[in-house]
Amino acid sequence: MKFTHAIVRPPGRSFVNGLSTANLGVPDYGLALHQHAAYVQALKTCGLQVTALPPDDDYPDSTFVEDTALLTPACAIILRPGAPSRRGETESIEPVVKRFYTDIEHIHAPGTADGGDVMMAGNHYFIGLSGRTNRDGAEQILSILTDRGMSGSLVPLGDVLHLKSAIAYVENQTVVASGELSTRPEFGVYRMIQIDSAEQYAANCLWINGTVMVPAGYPKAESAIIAAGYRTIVLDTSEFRKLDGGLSCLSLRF
Ligand code: CIR
Repeated sequence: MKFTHAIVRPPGRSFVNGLSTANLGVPDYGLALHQHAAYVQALKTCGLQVTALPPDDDYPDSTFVEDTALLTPACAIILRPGAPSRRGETESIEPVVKRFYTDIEHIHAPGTADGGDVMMAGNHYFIGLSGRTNRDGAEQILSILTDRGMSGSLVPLGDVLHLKSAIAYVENQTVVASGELSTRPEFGVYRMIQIDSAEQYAANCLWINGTVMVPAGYPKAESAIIAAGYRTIVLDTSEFRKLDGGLSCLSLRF
């Protein structure tokens, strides 16, 4: 697997009003911009050509572009985010996706699906059933994938916002996982890098072309990932964490 491109969108001023359950206070907008710029630089360091969309103040959570689309090697799927306040984010994503894809599908009502609930592991896609992704949306994704020779399976979730809030596929038949996702039988076939529940946020790490981006402040998680043979880049995501967001949420990779 090699990624060549990423799509990002820096936060707009309304970012401070984004959805949150974290109870960590209001994000600092200036610091968020700074952290986002460092993130984009890291994507470039990993060899990606980065397309940056203009900030969109109409949608406070629109910097979390991952939730708007699923970009696979065969096709793109424009999703239907589960939070009503985020649904319109897809409108400005689709024209950008069209620059890179000809085969584009859409998730239709009553289905909902957030990209944070979809974990690509080679040709197989794990789809979390969460407060954001419902069974109808997940089954629409499954059918689009299987029509194109890919496979998928559904993962009912408990407490996490999204599937990838607590698990990441880092290639080499390996996952980084924490809490409820580290004991699920469906991931038993993979080598598992287990993250303490105290550092669960770091399970939302991001593999790009052999390097794993890890959030700053989770030393045990970083050591475990290094011990498993990966290069790491540590990035401060404190302001995005205040809105329940992490490293994967901030880009679409393909
Ligand atoms: C939300 O609640 O939708 C945003 N505040 C955070 C989205 C995080 N996205 C992701 O994990 N893919």
